[in-house]
Amino acid sequence: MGLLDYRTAGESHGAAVVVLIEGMPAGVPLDVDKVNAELRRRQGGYGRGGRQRIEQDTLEVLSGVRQGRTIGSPIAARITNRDYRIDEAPPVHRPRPGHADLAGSVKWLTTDCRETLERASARETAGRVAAGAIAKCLLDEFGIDVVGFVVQIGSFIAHADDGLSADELRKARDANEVYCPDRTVVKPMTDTIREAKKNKDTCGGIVEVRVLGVPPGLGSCWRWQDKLDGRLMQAVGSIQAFKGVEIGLGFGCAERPGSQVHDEIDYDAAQRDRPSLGFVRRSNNAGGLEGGMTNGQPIVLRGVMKPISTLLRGLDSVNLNTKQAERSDYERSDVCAVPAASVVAENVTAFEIARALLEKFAGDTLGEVRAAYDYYVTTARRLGANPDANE
Ligand code: EPS
Repeated sequence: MGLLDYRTAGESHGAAVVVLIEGMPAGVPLDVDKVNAELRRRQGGYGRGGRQRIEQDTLEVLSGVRQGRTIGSPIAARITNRDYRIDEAPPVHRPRPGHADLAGSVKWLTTDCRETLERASARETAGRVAAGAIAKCLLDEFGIDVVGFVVQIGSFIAHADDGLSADELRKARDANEVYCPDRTVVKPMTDTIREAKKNKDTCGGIVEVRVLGVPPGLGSCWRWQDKLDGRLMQAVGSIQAFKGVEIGLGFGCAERPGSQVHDEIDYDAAQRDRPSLGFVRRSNNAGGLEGGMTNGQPIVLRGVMKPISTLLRGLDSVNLNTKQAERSDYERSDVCAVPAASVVAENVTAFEIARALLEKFAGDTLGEVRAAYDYYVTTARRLGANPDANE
């Protein structure tokens, strides 16, 4: 694994969510306004609950940056919680099915689920979004664009053309409150969330992330730990409430023969300057990854989020103190956080791409990373006609 890494800390109603990023090269311009715009987007989306009217997530950079640029030292940053009341928050004894409540209480030998739920809460994703948005400042330098959006809520499925640019996708996505680029399904998606709220219920959905402009050769097939598809799946699959991740055609591969799955290869010298290096594919069912490595096609991945486990109507549960049957506890919550989750998926993906980029093009400074990148891309474009290449 490479050196770029991050950690988060913080409880939902603690003092703050904090993030620590190590391994970012020196000289990367850090656009805090862009990071804050991502944090704001994560707080929004149709179906959010009352908490987001309290919080105003903004990034306070504590280290690693001087005069707007990284200096190569660890970057520490804080997002302060306005709803800071962890010591006063009441105990929770009736675990919510689907939440970390029961598993965590049994694990940490307590009957107060709050000990677990404070950290298990999706509030932590503010830290992950901050880390990913900082990583995007590096990706911007290499023309790598990551865009996430909603493709399904309830049974309503969006169609977003493969050929759309990142800007087109962003523009269409940002025009509505469900963060979906297909405006024909925005209303039914919104109605689904409204209906769930009316029924004191919740709803889930599917988010998609596309990475455009990514060079070939990131990741590796040498060791299972280095395979970029597996790493992306962990990054997205570890988002709170996610239950599945697929890349490209994903689970759809099961029902088709190989001749209708694999992306046949052509060569077009006119496209040599693109990330594909001219190796044009007739489809992108592989979602930009073959053998755990990027192949120059856009990366496409999707993740499914289950409905939020805190239901206003409750669910059948057991009081951990009395062992008597009771309805699960209700905590103020969201009805649907799929739009917010699309922001989280986008940013955790961005971080993994940045990590893989720095593994292949390592350097203490942005200039060194750029030199290694330029050497590789120039050499790869001449593959087959070049004494430096490993032919
Ligand atoms: C969450 C419960 C709610 C959500 C929270 C996730 O928090 P609260 O109990 O303070 O209303 O709002 O999500 C966030 C705080 C966030 O910023 O995304 C949970 O139990 O997972």
